[in-house]
Amino acid sequence: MNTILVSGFEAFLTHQKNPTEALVQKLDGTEMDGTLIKGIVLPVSFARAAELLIEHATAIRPNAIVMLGLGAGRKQVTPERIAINVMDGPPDNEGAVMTGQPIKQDGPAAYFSTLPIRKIVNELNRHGCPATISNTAGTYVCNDLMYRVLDHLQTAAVPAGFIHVPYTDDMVGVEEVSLPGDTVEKGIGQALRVVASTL
Ligand code: PCA
Repeated sequence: MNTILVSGFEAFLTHQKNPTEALVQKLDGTEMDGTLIKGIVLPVSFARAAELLIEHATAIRPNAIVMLGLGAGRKQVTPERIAINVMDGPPDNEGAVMTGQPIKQDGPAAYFSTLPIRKIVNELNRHGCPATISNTAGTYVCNDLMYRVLDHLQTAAVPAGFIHVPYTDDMVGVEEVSLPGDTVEKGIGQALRVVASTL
């Protein structure tokens, strides 16, 4: 049976929760169209997030990797097109502050997602989940994770990429409301089915 490894992140900065944490916990161990979904929640840490995911992937040898994170302020589900070789932004959850350093000395400037991002966006829109391709994953831990995982997978035939999700409505009063939680949940389920169908 094919396996898709799905990652989410814990809460970070001023966000009291990260909708990808519960989503990934819910998806872990489920089956989708004959594909097993395995979930892992990662720390918002430049030093540890990618390392943990790569360790986990080495152990379970998934057929594809779909990384999820909160895109604070975004209004749609956004599969990322590209990860760039730079770290910058506010402190991570371990207090590390990056100020423009490369992720990998002499590494390529960028990696493109190897997920079928156009197909995913079309499928989500068809099912009424607002989605669009994003051309920047930012320069924080999500971009770092996507870059390092794609760098690690270079020669492996394992499609991988990152999808940012907006705030969900259970964060009402805490965060700007964007999409109902079940719309995001269904949307990510559809995205995983699209990926599963290409394996
Ligand atoms: N979003 C942040 C890091 C963790 C998360 O869920 C980002 O976009 O970099």
